[in-house]
Amino acid sequence: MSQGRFITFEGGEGAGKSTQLKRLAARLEAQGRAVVATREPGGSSGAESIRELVLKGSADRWSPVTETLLMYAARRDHVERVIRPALAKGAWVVCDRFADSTRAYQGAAGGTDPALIAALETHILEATRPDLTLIFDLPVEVGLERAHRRAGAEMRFESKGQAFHERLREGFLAIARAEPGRCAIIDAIGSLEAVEARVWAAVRERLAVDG
Ligand code: Z5A
Repeated sequence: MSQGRFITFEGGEGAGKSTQLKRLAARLEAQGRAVVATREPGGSSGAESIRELVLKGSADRWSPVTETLLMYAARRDHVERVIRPALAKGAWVVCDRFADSTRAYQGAAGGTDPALIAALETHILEATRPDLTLIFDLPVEVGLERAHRRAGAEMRFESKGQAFHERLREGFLAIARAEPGRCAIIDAIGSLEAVEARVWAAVRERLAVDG
């Protein structure tokens, strides 16, 4: 059985990741691949319980360091119980947010020491790293406007203010610049079909997929 592939979707608020993740999962399944679509924080039963804690409440409910530890507690459970078993069975795992969200939200925007985050990546993720990360990029005001239109969303992170979200955008772009082999920047402005075509082009080119 061949090892599966691991694709993560990253970016700021309202970037369209969830919408495009569903489209990519459907496309890969239509080609006959086993696909596991998942998300963070969450994706396993224990991690979904931590999601409840971390996404609800006031903007300052948790400090950035505490958030980092909560994200990594959730991530370890998700990696152990969902991501690694799926990859081992040869499935393609598509995940809405992963470790780069901690680097950008808690690190670049929140001020957590990057050395702590790097140590957690080493010890908690071990060898489980994305084969491809799609970083959705768009102006902060457009993303926040889209996120506010979304029904039923938790608003704890959206409420952190414009300067936080500008640091967040720059944080994601810095990750893409630092790791160009793993990351592809997706221009998130345009129709759903235009963005979908950019996602598909990146997956085809980076992971040698036909179609
Ligand atoms: N977080 C963290 O701090 N640290 C971590 O390590 C991790 C996460 C893993 C998860 O929230 C929160 O956890 C997140 C970061 C933090 N911050 N917040 N909030 P979530 O899962 O509830 O939400 P999200 O991941 O932030 O989703 P989002 O960014 O708000 O949305 P999205 O998935 O990128 O977009 P969408 O839901 O597909 O689309 C949003 C709206 O825009 C929707 O109405 C769409 O119909 C519309 N849309 C989508 N594409 C387009 C285009 N192309 N044009 C126009 N409108 C569009």
